[in-house]
Amino acid sequence: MYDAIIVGAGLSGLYALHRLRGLGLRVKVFEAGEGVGGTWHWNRYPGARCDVESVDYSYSFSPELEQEWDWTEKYPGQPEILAYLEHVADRFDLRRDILLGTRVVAARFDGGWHVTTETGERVGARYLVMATGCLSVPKPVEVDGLANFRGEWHHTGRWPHEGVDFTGRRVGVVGTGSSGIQSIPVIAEQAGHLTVFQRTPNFSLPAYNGPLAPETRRAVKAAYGLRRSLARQTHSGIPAEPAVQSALEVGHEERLARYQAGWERGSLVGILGAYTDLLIDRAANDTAAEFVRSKIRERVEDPADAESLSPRDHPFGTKRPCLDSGYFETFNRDDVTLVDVREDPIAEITAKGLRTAGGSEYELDTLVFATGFDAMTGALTAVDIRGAHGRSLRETWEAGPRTYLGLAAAGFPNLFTVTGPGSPSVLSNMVVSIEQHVDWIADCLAFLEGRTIEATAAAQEAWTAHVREVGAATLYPAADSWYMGANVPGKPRVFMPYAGGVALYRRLCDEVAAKGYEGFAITG
Ligand code: N01
Repeated sequence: MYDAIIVGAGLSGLYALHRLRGLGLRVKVFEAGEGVGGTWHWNRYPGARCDVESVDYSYSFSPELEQEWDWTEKYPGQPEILAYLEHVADRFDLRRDILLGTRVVAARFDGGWHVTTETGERVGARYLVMATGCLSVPKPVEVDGLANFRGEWHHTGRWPHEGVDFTGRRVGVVGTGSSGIQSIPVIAEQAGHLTVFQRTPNFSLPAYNGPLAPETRRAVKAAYGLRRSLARQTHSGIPAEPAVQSALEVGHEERLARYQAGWERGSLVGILGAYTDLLIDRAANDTAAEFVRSKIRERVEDPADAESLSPRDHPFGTKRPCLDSGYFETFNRDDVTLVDVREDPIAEITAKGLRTAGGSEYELDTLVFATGFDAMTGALTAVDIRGAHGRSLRETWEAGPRTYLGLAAAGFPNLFTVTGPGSPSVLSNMVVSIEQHVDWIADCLAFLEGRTIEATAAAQEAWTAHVREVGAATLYPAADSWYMGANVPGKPRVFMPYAGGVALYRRLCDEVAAKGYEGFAITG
């Protein structure tokens, strides 16, 4: 019997193990992958990279770690992030309590938690911490006929460790979200011919990635504490000065100059963070959206391709935008073809490739599905989690997730979700949100001293209503995004993250703790 079981050994699970162990608790981590790293273990597709700067997309809990580790690039590639997380696992001696290659399939509460693994092993613990990530369950391929395909196929979120050789091959990529936008330019470099099947064009800005100069690293390290605390005081968890003006308060030329400066920063918040109302006012948003579309027209030589690649169905930022390295320019290559599968939908995958409803056939050797994830709830409902009354989380969330602070759910005592739905999570720098959640959970466990805690139904309903209300005051619901569950057929259309920002959210969580865990029932 453990004090706590943690599911997942990614950024969340590794830090949770470190913190809970520091409380003197007996902790075990179960990880489905054959290595630590979570997202960064699985997403090894070519070009995989973080679009939050390396110096910010890293743990702040250890000043020694901060000083020792040298990031080599502005935006870290997947191998470097994985190496960092492996270093963390070794440096803090975490591996001895992590069981790799062990998928948790069920968890039942009867006074304590009983966790069942895929191999039928049952393990008990007082507390259960789901550190399963927001984007860890790939969507199954939704096109008929995949079994007939004679070529090779891969999902970006389950990339083979040995890599994929595209040399001289006819490659098809389905999907133009972040994973597609990052992998397409790299695959194009290798492939004989690349065909991109695009359903919805996405906003993307140049990353202007490059090596981190030693003097930049030194300057960051000299003032790391300040940088971290600034990040925590922002909306997004990315250190930046807050916007103070509406986009509509200033003249056209001034706005363009501001957007241009944001563009040149190569940052997710460069443009989106320029004005206060870009995510709440459609007219304000249109000014930024049109600026980005004008850049797409500059970057893509063929006007028809440029128009196909220009997003018009959703406001800028309401689907996760991307930072790219040469994405739009890739369509200027002779050996790359763009196919609009909104106009002519994919009908089926055949033995030789892909056929559209309009009857066009594309012969392919390799198919890449960059088609995304069952986001935010998928990894939680994939486990048969049953609470105090035997009801499953899956059933409880049938009409959309309901949580208290994105950390806990009524009816599920002693269960914690790191960056769960109803918290800022995916709208923020994940590491900032992860550390805040894990710290909150660790402080809570220290306070509990083994007692049982459960979110009250009233607190959960009030929080869920607040999350929906804040979401409804933004432009996010205007997009068919994975934030809304809209990418998974049959998933309820609900805006899942908390859009109040990390600074406000942290304050609310701290107030709950300071009031003796207000909104929770504590027994025992
Ligand atoms: O997935 P997505 P992703 N037929 O869901 C298309 C994070 N991330 O893996 O928009 C045809 O965004 C789909 O089209 P549509 C980041 O938060 C971060 O790219 O549904 N097309 C879309 O174009 C990101 O947002 C990083 O019409 C289909 C694409 O596939 C999140 O992960 C890197 C289809 C899926 O895009 C998810 O990104 C990578 C179908 N049946 C990921 N189904 C960085 O840090 C889906 N599509 C940079």
